[in-house]
Amino acid sequence: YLLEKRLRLAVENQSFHLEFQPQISGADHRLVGTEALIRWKDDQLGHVPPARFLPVAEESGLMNRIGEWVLEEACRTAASWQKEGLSIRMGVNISPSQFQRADFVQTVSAVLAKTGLAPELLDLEITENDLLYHQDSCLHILQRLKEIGVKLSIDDFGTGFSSLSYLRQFPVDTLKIDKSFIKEVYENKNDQAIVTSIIQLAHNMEMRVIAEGVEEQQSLPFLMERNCDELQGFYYSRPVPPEKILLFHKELP
Ligand code: G
Ligand code: G
Ligand code: MN
Ligand code: NA
Repeated sequence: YLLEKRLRLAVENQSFHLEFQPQISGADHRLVGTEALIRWKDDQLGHVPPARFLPVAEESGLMNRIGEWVLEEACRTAASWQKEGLSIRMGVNISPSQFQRADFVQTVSAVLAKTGLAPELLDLEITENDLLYHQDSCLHILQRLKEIGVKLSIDDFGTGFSSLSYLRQFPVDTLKIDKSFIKEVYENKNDQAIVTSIIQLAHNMEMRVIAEGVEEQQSLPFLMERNCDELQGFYYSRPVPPEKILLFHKELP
């Protein structure tokens, strides 16, 4: 329970920060977006990874406050980049408990208004399993989010118990191919078949597709030949502090 106690304190003091991982366009290798990822360094516990504290946050009812902080901080950061001439999308992970709240759409609107970020630069990432689990209530929320002009992505695509029928109804802009399919895509025939199919599926449905977890240069030819729209992964960059994103942008060939 020490973790929960420290987490409660961290929420009170807003002692989190964000890192950002670049997303690169496949066609011309430009920086087109980043994904915001929460980080927590506690005075007593040190760095606690999100995979450890987010489940605790979810169980102890702290997730919504953390999620709102992330959303606002990410939008404020993207708006500041926009002012410096770097208009790129900001991906924000949304947890199911956040998404299910009656006031979620209003919260998103309010944060956009407060930070001045253009709605089309905000990209909300929801995992495939979360969408499927709450399928009926999701459709309406997604439609309302589209009305305010934000982008919607399905995160970890391919790992859920997907029936694919939900894709027909959901107004989603982007599929993010789960990193488990990308890791060895340069050599694994099964991964190649799956990734090829996901890219085709996305394009046939007029969605964009992002390959997550690109670690190897050897994977690039495969993904580019199939017109994968965007690439994200350690090969390009680990998640980095915001000032590094501006430098990264200037240094890309
Ligand atoms: O950054 P890292 O690889 O350690 O993230 C581990 C997991 O935590 C990933 O599944 C990621 O989606 C999730 N995560 C990171 N930051 C956030 C956040 O701000 N909100 C939510 N809901 N999940 C996050
Ligand atoms: O679940 P989600 O897709 O939001 O998780 C994003 C997390 O994936 C980030 O926190 C990041 O640390 C991790 N990640 C990003 N790129 C790579 C990569 O190339 N390899 C691996 N193993 N993890 C990655
Ligand atoms: Mn994500
Ligand atoms: Na993912």
